Amino acid sequence: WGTDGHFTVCRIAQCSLTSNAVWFRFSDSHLQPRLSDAASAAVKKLLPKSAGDDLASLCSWADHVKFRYHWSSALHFIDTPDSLCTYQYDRDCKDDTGEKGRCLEGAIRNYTDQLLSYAKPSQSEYNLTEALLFLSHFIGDVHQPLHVGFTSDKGGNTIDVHWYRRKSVLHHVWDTNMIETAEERFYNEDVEGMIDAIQQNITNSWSDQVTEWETCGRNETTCPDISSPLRLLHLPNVQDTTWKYATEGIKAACTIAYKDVTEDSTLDDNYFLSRLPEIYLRLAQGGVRLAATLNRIFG
Ligand code: DCM
Ligand code: DCM
Ligand code: DCM
Ligand code: ZN
Ligand code: ZN
Repeated sequence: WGTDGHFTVCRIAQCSLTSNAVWFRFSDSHLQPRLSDAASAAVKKLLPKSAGDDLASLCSWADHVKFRYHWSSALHFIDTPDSLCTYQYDRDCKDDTGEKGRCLEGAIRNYTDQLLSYAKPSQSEYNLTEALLFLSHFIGDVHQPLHVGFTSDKGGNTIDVHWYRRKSVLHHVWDTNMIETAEERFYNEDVEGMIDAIQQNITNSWSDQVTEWETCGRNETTCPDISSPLRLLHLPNVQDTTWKYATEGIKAACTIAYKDVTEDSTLDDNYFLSRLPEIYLRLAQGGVRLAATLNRIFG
């Protein structure tokens, strides 16, 4: 995602920070913070002072340090075999030199592990501020379908297209162009308007799916039982959840993002209006799951 996509994911996760207007306009569940008290306190403690307790303001930090931390640029995506439309950690999670674990899922596992040392600070050898900023960014990226795309086109980066009259590449259409066009057309160029609309979808149209987004791991047989309090004993682990998110990503890339696009395609209203719902869904899932992940880490 570009800046606004990451901002949206982190804002949804830390949703107690939504504007006052929203707090008054809607009642009940919409207003409940997604983060537990412990997670909310840990996030505030780890954020640098300059962030003013606002995780969203630093959600693109990982993109800004790609050049300073050169090793980190391979951690923003996963390349899967062309046209297979499946994802496997052992097969696909490596960088272009073949080094294992150097991909989005490896990074999510790694920074989740680092943050688990928050409870025993004397033993922590990590910079947990950076770990939080990386993890929050990468849980966003794994929800951008083309960040779990094909190898030969680098997740749509080598597919030249026109976004309406302007030149772009398919990857950038999904990172940025569609979100910006939505903001211009529907929300007065204001990302907060789009975030409010997505938050409303989460509490209305998607409310019966949200528990499944938060709790289901790879083992889908644990999912139908979400109403049982016992499900809390079956919290998914990071491998299962990340596999699920990445698998959803490559499936959406195949059936929605790459679909009907070829080199030099012109993408306009037809593409925009039919794909935008998937963008909203993925941003919503990213936010809900970032919060659920931080709750699992910090208790
Ligand atoms: N930041 C920090 N400590 C870290 C990582 C980041 O205080 N370990 C802060 C410094 C800046 C902001 O994040 O306020 C953006 O950092 P950068 O200048 O690296 O983009
Ligand atoms: N990694 C990182 N910072 C570290 C160690 C590793 O960003 N201090 C990255 C590169 C690793 C990936 O995360 O290959 C997954 O790490 P691991 O295989 O140790 O879980
Ligand atoms: N990217 C990707 N898959 C790749 C290479 C890059 O998803 N195989 C992502 C990372 C950035 C964007 O595409 O979000 C542009 O990458 P770069 O700046 O490395 O060209
Ligand atoms: Zn991208
Ligand atoms: Zn990224």
